[in-house]
Amino acid sequence: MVFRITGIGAMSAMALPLALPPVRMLLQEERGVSFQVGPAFYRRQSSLARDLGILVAAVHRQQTGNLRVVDVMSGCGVRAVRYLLQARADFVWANDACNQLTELLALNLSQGQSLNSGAEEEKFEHWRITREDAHKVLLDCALRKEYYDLIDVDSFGSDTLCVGPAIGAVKYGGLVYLTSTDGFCAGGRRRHNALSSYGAFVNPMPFANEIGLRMLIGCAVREAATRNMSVIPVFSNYSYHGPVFRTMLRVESRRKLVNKDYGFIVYCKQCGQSQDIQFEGLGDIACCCKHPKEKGSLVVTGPLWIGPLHDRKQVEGMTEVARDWGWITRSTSESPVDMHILEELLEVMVNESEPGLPSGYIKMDEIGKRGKVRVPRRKDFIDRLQQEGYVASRSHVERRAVKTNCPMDKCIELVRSMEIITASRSILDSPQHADPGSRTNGVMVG
Ligand SMILES: C[S@@+](CC[C@H](N)C(=O)[O-])C[C@H]1O[C@@H](n2cnc3c(N)ncnc32)[C@H](O)[C@@H]1O
Ligand SMILES: *[C@@H]1O[C@H](CO)[C@@H](O)[C@H](O)[C@H]1NC(C)=O
Ligand SMILES: *[C@@H]1O[C@H](CO)[C@@H](O)[C@H](O)[C@H]1NC(C)=O
Ligand SMILES: *[C@@H]1O[C@H](CO)[C@@H](O)[C@H](O)[C@H]1NC(C)=O
Ligand SMILES: CC(=O)N[C@H]1CO[C@H](CO)[C@@H](O)[C@@H]1O
Ligand SMILES: [Zn+2]
Repeated sequence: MVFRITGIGAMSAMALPLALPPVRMLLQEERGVSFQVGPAFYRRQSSLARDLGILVAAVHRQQTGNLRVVDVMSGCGVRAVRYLLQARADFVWANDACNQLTELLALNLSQGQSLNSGAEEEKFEHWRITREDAHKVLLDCALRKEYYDLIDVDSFGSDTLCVGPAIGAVKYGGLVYLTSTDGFCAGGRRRHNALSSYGAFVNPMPFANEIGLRMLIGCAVREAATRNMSVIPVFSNYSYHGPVFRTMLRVESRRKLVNKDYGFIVYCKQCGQSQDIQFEGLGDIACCCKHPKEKGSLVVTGPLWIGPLHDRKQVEGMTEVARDWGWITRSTSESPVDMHILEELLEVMVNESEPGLPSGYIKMDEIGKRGKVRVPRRKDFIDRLQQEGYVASRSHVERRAVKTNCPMDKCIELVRSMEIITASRSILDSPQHADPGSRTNGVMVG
């Protein structure tokens, strides 16, 4: 067992944007692995996002036989420990610029040793701890031509400095896990920040939190392209705590930037319809609705990722592993809340990656407001859209919304027809022939 603490360099300016919380020498536990949090930045609510990362890592190891990980902004090392013990990584490198965390990392990682390695493996280095700038760690790896299977960059804010270097330090076919916590950028409220960090001009649109994921992936698409590489999302996850935008990307070698999935989203304020536009289509942007055209009624955001947010096959693989490990169970009625959430999340991701679904989503409330109609339950509306031959799914980003290729105007029409059916049914069903008018007031959301 080799143990190193190297690079006693200064922390970067970005290392500690927040004041450290009071020291909590608190033993935490995630899926049966315990670790000490100490003074590190640690969010309990992110454990599900860590589950997702561990699952992909495990699938990767099953498929390739290798798993060497760099966790470059480690905090207390919870990910490093979980990659090591749960995904059975061959090697994990935990780095954090903050000098208060080095001993804590060593404490948490050293317990992993006896659990993971037989006597035979004892001569190999299983883990390493460093205290350097993340940027430097990654650039050094690339310069030494030392490439890894998975690089985890759990950064704060809209810091994208490590995106390119992470792609540069990953193997072909490897994985990069990225985080952004800048909700203002996603909402179109810090346009110049978004432009400099993600290379995207973001106008406010009703599906801001999906934009947050798409601009982060878009940034990686560009960074990969400069290195003759390409990225494809394995999964993406928006979480309102923070907010946090996360994406796990598969990195491949490819010369050309395929711009089918890298483009613009146009939103019509008049009718609420959005559409994906490729670079070639920039000259003829228009909305097909019958509303009067007014200056400024069409807004454009991009360039960003306009392809699928998840890879269906790989999410299915993750679900299988989660089931094997007992992280989700078949009978959801008995399962603790955590398990139910993970199962549902994986299922929504599979549905959300249905081919033919455009970027963005339509909120049920917006259909109600624009059409002045009472909206049905989300599930009933999705069923109806599918009966009509449209592609439709829930969104993992927004509970009260549908993703569909059905235009807004048509959605309103469909909801109106459903309202009539429901209203006439309720007259027949009700023994007192209740006044359906009283039930159509106000917007109910399913
Ligand atoms: C969001 S926290 C990491 C949380 C941890 N990955 C987890 O899942 O609990 C970000 C960490 O990155 C470290 N950090 C920030 N900027 C850094 C940099 N440029 N290089 C290395 N570490 C950095 C901070 O000290 C902090 O511990
Ligand atoms: C994404 O992951 C977070 C964990 O950070 C989880 O709380 C959230 O439910 C997930 N997103 C959705 C909408 O399921
Ligand atoms: C990308 O590929 C082109 C064409 O083969 C080559 O000229 C260029 O040097 C490569 N760039 C990088 C960064 O490898
Ligand atoms: C996924 O889609 C299928 C088929 O449309 C549906 O039966 C299922 O309920 C959906 N899952 C979730 C979690 O919405
Ligand atoms: C997974 C692991 O090894 N966690 C350890 C982190 O450190 C605490 C405190 O010493 C141990 O109790 C955990 O087992
Ligand atoms: Zn329109």
